[in-house]
Amino acid sequence: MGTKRSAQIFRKAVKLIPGGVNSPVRAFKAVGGHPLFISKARGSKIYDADGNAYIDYIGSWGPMILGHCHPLVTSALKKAVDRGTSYGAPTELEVTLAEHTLKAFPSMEMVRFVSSGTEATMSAIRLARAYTKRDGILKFEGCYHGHADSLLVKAGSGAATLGVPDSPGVPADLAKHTFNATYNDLGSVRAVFEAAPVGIACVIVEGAPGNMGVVLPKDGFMEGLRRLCTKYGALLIMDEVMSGFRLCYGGAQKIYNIDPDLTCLGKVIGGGLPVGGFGGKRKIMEMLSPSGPVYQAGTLSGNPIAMTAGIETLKLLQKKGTYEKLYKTTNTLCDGIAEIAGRRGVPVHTAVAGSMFTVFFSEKPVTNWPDARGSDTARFGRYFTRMLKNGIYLPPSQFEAVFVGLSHTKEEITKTLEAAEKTFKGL
Ligand code: HOZ
Repeated sequence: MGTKRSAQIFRKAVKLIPGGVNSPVRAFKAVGGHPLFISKARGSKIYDADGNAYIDYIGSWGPMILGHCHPLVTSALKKAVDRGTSYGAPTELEVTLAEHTLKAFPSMEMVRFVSSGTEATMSAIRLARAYTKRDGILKFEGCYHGHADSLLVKAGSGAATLGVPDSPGVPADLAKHTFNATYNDLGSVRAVFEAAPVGIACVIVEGAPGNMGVVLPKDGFMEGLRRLCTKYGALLIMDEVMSGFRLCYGGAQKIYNIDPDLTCLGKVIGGGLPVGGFGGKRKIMEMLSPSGPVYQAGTLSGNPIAMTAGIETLKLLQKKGTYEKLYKTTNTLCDGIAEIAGRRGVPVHTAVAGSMFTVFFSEKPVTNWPDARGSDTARFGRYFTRMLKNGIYLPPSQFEAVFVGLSHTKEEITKTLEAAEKTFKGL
């Protein structure tokens, strides 16, 4: 499987674009080699510039839950393009997507659409600070909520993969308002609240962390967060950018029965186009401009093409049996890899959240960032490279989730497990 053309494009790209990529997670820095430059995708397949086909388990980092180029989404998009690509004025499409969103997430009474998950979390935090008149925010080490300044403190995803969890360029005066606790450890959350009882505006937590790899909340953890937020008068923000329409239609909050004050969405809600959203209780949301004083805006917010992709995707996801199919495919694949690893004597810990999962090269269970960080990343690198050579396109980091979609067929899962069989031999 030659990748000469990708290598050639990459050599040019690094001269023009920092690191040759427009988002760090796309680089192969943690696993070695150069990124593949993609020329097209369809269904569960992605094709690189050399014409190689891969079974895609990144799915654009989550949005492509239906697979690439779903015919109903594509045909709606083609029609939408013919009506104009951006107006900078409201459309009924925004109202329709808002209706779908609020129906799926009963905790949300109002929603504002933006163009990315980063914008959603950044704006939700501004709102929480304004509502509570407090500056402090509490997040979890290894969780990632986009790249707004306040959130790049002990951050996960690419920041963790590339060893820059605390990004230079974030003013110390701002970072001092960001407190970190240990995921799955309510004692560490309580300690932050007690040290700054009136200072914490909000706790922000991923619905199901996927940015240190997939880590599952222990029984009672999410409920405990809700209780502590209520006790200390802080808002609970559930960042469901990844988990929103992935864990189920209604997200992690439906599964764990949590009523957050604010929710952030992204990825699947845009069906492969740039959409983010944040929403929650009316009394909080009405503080947003122009109803209230908290400013937030965007030239392409609620873009008609992006709204169309979101609406069509959500409509398809509501079909009966959709999530059952996703869970079955995901579990077959993840359990299959774990079984092969076990047989080959490679210690792994796996975690599945709906239709995303991570195989940690770890001897012990992974319940938080210190556990995840202890994984054998060199072995992960070998696993990634061998799987890729066998036509399987996985996220190039131990600290990311594998995304399974509705277009992954039984045959493709079998093929992936055959690749794993070869990969784990002597790994
Ligand atoms: N949030 C995505 C998965 N960790 C990464 C998207 C990106 O940073 O490009």
